Amino acid sequence: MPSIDALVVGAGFGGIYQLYKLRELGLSVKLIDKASDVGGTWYWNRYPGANSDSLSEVYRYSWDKEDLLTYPWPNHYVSQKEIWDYLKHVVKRHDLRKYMQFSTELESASFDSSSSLWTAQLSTGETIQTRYLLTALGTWSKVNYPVIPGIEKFAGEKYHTGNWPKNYDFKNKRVGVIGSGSTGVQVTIALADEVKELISFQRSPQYIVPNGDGPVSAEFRDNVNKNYDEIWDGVRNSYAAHNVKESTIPAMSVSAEERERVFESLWKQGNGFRFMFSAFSDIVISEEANEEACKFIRKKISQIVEDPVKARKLSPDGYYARRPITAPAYYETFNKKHVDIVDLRETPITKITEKGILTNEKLHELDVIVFATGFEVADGNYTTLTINGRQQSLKEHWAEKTTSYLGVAEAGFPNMFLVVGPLSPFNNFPPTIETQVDFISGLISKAEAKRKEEASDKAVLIEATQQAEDDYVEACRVLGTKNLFRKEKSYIFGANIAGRKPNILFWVGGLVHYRKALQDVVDDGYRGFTFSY
Ligand code: NA7
Repeated sequence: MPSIDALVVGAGFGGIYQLYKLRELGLSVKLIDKASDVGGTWYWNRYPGANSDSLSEVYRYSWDKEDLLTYPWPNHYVSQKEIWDYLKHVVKRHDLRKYMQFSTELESASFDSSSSLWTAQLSTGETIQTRYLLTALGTWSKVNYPVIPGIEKFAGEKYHTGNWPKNYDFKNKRVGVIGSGSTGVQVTIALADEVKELISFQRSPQYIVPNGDGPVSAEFRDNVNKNYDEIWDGVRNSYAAHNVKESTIPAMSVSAEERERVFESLWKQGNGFRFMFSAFSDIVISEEANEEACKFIRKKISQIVEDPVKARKLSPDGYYARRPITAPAYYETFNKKHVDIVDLRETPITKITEKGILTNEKLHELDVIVFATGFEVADGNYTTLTINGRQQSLKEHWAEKTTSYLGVAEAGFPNMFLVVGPLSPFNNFPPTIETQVDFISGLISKAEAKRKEEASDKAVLIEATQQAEDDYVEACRVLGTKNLFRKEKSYIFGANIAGRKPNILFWVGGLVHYRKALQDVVDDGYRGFTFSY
């Protein structure tokens, strides 16, 4: 007999909703998280300026309609604190905390074919036997520290944004920020006014669009509330799953003046996803269209940044084909005299010394180094665990490359479900999470119905076939060749990790097509899964 029906690992957006759905199915569930509270990524990423850059009205769950209509959000973007409070509120509202155990890590999990159960070993010394193992470990969760010689010698303070301390004080300090992705940009803007001197150590300049943040008026909120069903419908049936209208007009089909007008109006309105997907239909597909967007943003940089040397360093020359970055007044921040930029392509870091960061040009003396250097995305949290399936460990299963079936299952790992595992859609996450959790819960519901029918204590085993997994991985690979994202080195392909062989880590075919693929699987009797005792 198992100790429980289901073990959920992770108390972020994914784990919380998965727990809720499993309870709805009447299963006994325990949720564990290594943090001391709920939040997942929003528990750890509490660096100054941390916020979601999805619009507030769609950076939340849609499944609790009453809460959706009443829970407040003051601005068009929700901050880390607001998201954290929201998740705590949801947990309280649905009385889920009693199933949760914090400061508890999953150390290993092994499937036992004779009992058809998973045995999980926890950091507290507990051993749990469960029918279902659900890993909601987070996509941007395992922090990536760069490999820089001398890093340990630095005598000042050093922090990774993904593991930010509860208390810090940078007043009158010289701060270096390494990294200029979404996080580096947010933390740079927020710290600029707190510190004595700030230097951004930038390896790749990025195209950064204003976010157009501001207070949400009562009228705006009323309008959202009145149209919420339609808004969610639009989100689920869109490519990027943000509440922005996605264009169907190719960039080069209109005049240069019209392109300029469209880009200008979206720049004023703000939001990176809107800029990338609402302007024209082919910004991330056509090189020519992409270059038009690049030219527009480069022009903005040269107009905003007063010092031409800083402007040159901040100006990207590659494709606008990474996760879009959006923030209030990033380029303006570099007009502050105490904020500077070091272009690591011109002057690479040689090493970190006791006193600061040494480039091949000079030593930048610092009191604090902030590592905004991202994550081992998608599979990072899995590789530190021992997960043993029927015949091999997950590490062995992924020896050649990281795989999954539909982002939620692995062949040879029965009754283990990954909530936004590798090769999940690369979209606004709450709707992506809801899509997957509903699908996983459908699978489990079917298995549980079968178990009850047979009046059996043994688990019905749900397992992805190797063929289905191989076909899905191939579909993801092909999708990855169809747009310009492949031309830029980024975490989408795992290319941010030194020494890692690049391979697609997401489904880049849009949420609408992913949902359709899932629906086809369901309509086909859960094609690609076997159900057995
Ligand atoms: P990202 O987007 O992976 O950005 C990491 C940044 O750190 C990026 O600018 C990297 O430069 C830089 N980086 C990484 N390693 C190094 C080394 N060794 N030297 C210098 N610079 C380095 O992570 P974020 O945390 O900003 O965002 C991740 C997601 O979290 C984001 O997309 C949101 O969805 C939330 P590079 O560009 O690789 O040259």
